[in-house]
Amino acid sequence: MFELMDGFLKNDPVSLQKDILHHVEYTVARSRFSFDDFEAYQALSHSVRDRLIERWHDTQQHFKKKDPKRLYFLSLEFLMGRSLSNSVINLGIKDQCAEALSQLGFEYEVLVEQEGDAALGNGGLARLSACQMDSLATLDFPAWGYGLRYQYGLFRQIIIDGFQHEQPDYWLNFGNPWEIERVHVSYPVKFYGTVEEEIVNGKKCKVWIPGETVEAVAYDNPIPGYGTRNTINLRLWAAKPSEGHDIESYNTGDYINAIVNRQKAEIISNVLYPDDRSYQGKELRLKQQYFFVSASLQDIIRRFKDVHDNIDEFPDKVALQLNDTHPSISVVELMRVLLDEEHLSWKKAWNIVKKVFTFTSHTVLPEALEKVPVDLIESVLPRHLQIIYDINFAFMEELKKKIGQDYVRMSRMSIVEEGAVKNIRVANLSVVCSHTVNGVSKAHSKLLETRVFTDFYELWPEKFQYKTNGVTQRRWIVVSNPSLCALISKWLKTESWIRNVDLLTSLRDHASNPNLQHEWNMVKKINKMRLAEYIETMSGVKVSLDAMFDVQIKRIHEYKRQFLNILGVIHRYDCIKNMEESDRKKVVPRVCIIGGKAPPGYEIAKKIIKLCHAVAEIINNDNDVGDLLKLIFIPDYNVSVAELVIPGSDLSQHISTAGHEASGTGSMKFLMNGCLLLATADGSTNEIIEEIGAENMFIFGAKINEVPTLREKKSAIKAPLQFARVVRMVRDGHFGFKDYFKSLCDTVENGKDFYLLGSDFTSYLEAQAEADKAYVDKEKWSKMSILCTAGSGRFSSDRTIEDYAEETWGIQPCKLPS
Ligand code: 26R
Repeated sequence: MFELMDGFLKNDPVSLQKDILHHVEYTVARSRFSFDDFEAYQALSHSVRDRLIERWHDTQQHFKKKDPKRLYFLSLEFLMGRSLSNSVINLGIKDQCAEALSQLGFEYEVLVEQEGDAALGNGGLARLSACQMDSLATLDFPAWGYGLRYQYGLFRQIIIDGFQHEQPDYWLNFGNPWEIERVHVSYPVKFYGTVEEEIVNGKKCKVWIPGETVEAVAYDNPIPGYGTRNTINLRLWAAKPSEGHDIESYNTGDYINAIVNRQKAEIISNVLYPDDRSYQGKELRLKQQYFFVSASLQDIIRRFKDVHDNIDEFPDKVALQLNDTHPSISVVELMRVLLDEEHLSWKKAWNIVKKVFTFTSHTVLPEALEKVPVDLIESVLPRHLQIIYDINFAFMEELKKKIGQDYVRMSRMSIVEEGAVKNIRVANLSVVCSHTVNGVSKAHSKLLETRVFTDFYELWPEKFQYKTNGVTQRRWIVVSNPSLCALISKWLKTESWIRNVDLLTSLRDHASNPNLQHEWNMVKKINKMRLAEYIETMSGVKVSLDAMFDVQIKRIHEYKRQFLNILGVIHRYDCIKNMEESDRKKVVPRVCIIGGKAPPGYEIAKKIIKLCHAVAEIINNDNDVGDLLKLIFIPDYNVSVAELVIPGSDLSQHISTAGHEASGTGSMKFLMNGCLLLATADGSTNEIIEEIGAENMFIFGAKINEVPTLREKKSAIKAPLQFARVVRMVRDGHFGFKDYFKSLCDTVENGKDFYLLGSDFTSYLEAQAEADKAYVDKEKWSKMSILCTAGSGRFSSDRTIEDYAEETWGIQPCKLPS
């Protein structure tokens, strides 16, 4: 049925069309004479998947033959978004697919929209993992991703009367053509029970007698590289009851209860934990972490042992990357396997562990550092607690030798936190057991060294590095902004920038060229039209394309300061209202767009969402204002919404209180799309300034090193009048819900204002005024916009991954012959 060329499926439109029809009939089981858009999407996806599987097989075979050192990327979160559009771009078959479909009476763009997002993650960290997987595949690195296959991904946000409500994300309900279930790849994962001693080969050994066993079943998600046949694997684990689960009930004849109990095992991979940064140790979360880590390590060790007998060679063949502290129990698990199952000595085992793990931190907030109560570990993973104590004991001994009897410092650095509730500090465990600790931007790394891990940095300065985050230009330009992609390729006379993004710098040579500027602005206009249509269907508000589209989309957090943005909008509104009619002509029209999800238990973040709606209600219906100002909240922000919004933005805001955003990656996506940034000097922004030049951005606010002093002096300094005035408008009920907004206003007044909205407000308004001024000068704005894209190359995840490969993981490309 399928036509092959050189043993591979053919990619011409006629062959693709045949494949699609085949899948309509035999996979989707519909008549080839009558199928709808969704069914066509399914059939197309299966045709694309067939091609992915071919490459995936060849890649795995090739890796097996060459046996290079492999990278295993362990992450509890991956925000993959849609797969169809990304896969056809990376396979280089978009035009062929479009043609095949059009002859069948379908439109490629419409089918792409049929796919729901795979949202197995919260925000920055999770989308970064997805971008990095794309780069690992594209750069031909022998890498595997490991994670959890949650039944329910990140909650859906629905807005009722301006309030956020959360709904479950039933993402698997319509099937998922992008995964391959591997019923034969499964491992038992154990929990609870007791630890006993046994004599093995004349030596005393610890034996863990578990109380519960759950089976981990693999689901493989092929990740194709761009411009290469290499296709790597993202393996996600789902929990299933094990054969022996609750054998007790069967034996006692309680058949029904036995069946019901089996289902409880599946709870482990049921639901993604939403990003609540005031982290609390919870049993289910610990079980999720261990479940995923144990299955992944069993799989990794099995693959290693397939070709190697000597476990000492493990570090030459394996690099294990910890994506934040979430998978860190793996250091203890590897120790356990080496000690209790491989029967290595402590010294040998520890030497291996120390050489394989690398840890990247993604946070600066101390309250986001995971801590797990000792009691909890003792009950769920009794053997692991013993090993943690042993690791800590050895570490404390080593420390004593180095620093003497400084018990205060030792207690700060200890993996075990003493106190009313004894806790395990997972971050300390990760630093002690990894050979490299990375920050995600230069500024973040500095903070890790001077605030978060100061003692550790003093002890082991050589362990600390940074790799500034990046995003993939394949998804964030090629997939999401095809018109810009075509325009760039036309002016650079090559498509090579899609793999070698540094080539974008050549756009600088043309930044003042009126022809490029004209074409550039046309592309922006098309994207703004698309966004305007979306806004109108969603909110009923018509927006003017002449207005500056000013966007802040990201998770809602106090430190990200969406509240500052809204107060700025209120100020703008207030100014327009108090202006003479004739002055209104001078106002630069704006469409202010905010989108993002608040963590379900985070009251203040939820109030910020409600405030946005309350203010929008007044402004958008005020005839004095008209097109001069609109405020829009985009509900249920996710990866595919970002793909629509970012290309259509003129200005984007990244306005966290300095010292709070570890890196920030949204800014990089906007930059690639020629969108100007209004930002604080936080996270990766300083590096963006180095690349683009402060003159091509709107930078404001306190610097990282100024923040602590400002906080101390805060109660003595009066907030600027303009600030007091806009907060008062909210307090006094100008936008309704007076009582409800009181606690929100309290966060920024009466000497509180921890995130310094008041002290940054004046310079924020100045930066906004600068942006207005620049926007009126069309030539200047176009040039700045082109320079943003031209300077975005350094923020490609290709660069990040190349640096990790060389400086952290020690891995080499392993490319399939073409
Ligand atoms: C459930 C809990 C422990 C949890 C807390 C916080 C789970 C997930 C998070 C998300 C954090 C770790 C996160 O996403 N951090 C972001 O990582 C990005 C990628 O490095 C950075 O760009 C961004 O600045 C940072 O906030």
